[in-house]
Amino acid sequence: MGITVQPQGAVGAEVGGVDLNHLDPATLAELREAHAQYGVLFFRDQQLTPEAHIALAEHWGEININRFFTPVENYPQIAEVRKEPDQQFNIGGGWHTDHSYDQIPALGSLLYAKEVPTTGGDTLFASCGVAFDTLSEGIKDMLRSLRALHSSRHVFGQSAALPDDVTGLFANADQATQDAVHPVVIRHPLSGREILYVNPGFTTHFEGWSVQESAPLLQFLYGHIARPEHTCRFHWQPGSLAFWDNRATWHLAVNDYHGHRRLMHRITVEGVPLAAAR
Ligand SMILES: O=C(O)CCC(=O)C(=O)O
Ligand SMILES: [Fe+2]
Repeated sequence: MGITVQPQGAVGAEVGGVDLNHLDPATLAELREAHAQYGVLFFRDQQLTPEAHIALAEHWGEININRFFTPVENYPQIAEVRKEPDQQFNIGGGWHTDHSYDQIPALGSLLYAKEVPTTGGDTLFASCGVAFDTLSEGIKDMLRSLRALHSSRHVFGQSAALPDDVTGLFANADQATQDAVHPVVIRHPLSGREILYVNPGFTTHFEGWSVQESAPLLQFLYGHIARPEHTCRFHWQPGSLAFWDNRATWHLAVNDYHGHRRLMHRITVEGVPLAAAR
């Protein structure tokens, strides 16, 4: 009895017939391949203790301990992604890819739903590989020659323009000093595909270009990646788990459930240095 893998359009696949508490080597190999191919895998009705969630993540690599999110009590490896009924702000409410400000960006995260609103609170994903493939050859070639700067300062740093009600959600603003330069078109370390690696959350400008000069081209690329045909939408239920690849996808947590609680557990896995497509 194998697993089922149901692609969700340009990005993502829903995986059925699997209990993430019990993965045999053959199933694990199938999941690895599907993750590299589809960019994000969705699972339903999983019963994961914190220990099981950690063990699952460790199949993909070392766990990255998040500097900015509040950890789950007694589990520093697990970050809490929480929005309370009286809060307006949510974490990840704009398109972004996590950790692009790190020299070696994290591979991805395994986000597990503990408590979700009955409607709303979905997460959108976009394929940065399909988005690159659908550009014309002229711009592809130009983009392959560029590198871009990414930073955590304007998001998690002391000068970040965050609303008042995020107090307690983020920590260690003084440690938000990461800047990194990455190729604009990376070669995906597992699939070998060319991927457009810029995002509105953390990319500040192209190397050797000013912020103003970079803005129009970045805006064009952001609009292109976010085209509906490059995205999918995941509706959460308690026990759902999404495991995304930061190198191949963007995500956005839709903030449309004010007055309701949403609580997720997130584990992030370390990645590898990113190489230029060429
Ligand atoms: O809550 C979500 O759906 C995603 C939030 C987010 O951006 C993240 O956990 O990295
Ligand atoms: Fe995120």
